[in-house]
Amino acid sequence: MASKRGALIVLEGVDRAGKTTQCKKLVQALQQSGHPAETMRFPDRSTTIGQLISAYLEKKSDLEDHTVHLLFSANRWELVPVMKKKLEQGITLVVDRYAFSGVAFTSAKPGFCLDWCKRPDVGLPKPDLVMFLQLNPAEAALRGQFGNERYETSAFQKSVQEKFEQLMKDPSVNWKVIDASQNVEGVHADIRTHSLNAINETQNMPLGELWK
Ligand code: FDM
Repeated sequence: MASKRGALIVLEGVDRAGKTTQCKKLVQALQQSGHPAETMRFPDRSTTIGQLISAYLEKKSDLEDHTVHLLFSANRWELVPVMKKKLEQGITLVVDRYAFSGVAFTSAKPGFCLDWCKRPDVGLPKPDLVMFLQLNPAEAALRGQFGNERYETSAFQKSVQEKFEQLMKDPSVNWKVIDASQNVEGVHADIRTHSLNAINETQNMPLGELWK
């Protein structure tokens, strides 16, 4: 019998919901319970494409909106061979943002529809679980100011949240909404439970293709 594959687990959510902290805590908890696990994040700013994206986000360069959308997608596709290899080796990947951020952020700009935004990411490895860290704007504001990168304004984040809500209506994706207003340990406990379930349920199932 083929050996068990790792699960592809994605954390999404608006800014300051605690995604990065929770990704790290989840990987530690999985490793401690004997499940090989690694974090990944998108955009991956270390590649040539990632550096173009990073300069754009830091407002050091301007890129046309369709172009940057396609670069974000290309940045995921260039990592697909590595992702598939790790999953086949039984490593669970805990990913900080994925195609859902790609679609939510671009479609929040004027003149973009959800369908066009999804197209370049059709066929990417399909996450076994996508957890959306839900935090209302008032609670997010209590966690401090926005940073200086592109997209870090409350008006834009509100539109992004609405786009995520539309994406979460898609039953072909295994969405779980997590109450991110709890304390760090409470959020972690919810995330860990969902993740262990997903790992157990999907270890003998083939990896799917997103939005196909
Ligand atoms: N972002 C992220 C996009 O616009 N498209 C994408 O495909 C992805 C993955 O980039 F504002 C946006 C979301 C966020 C920024 O910031 C990345 P972090 O702090 O590195 O997550």
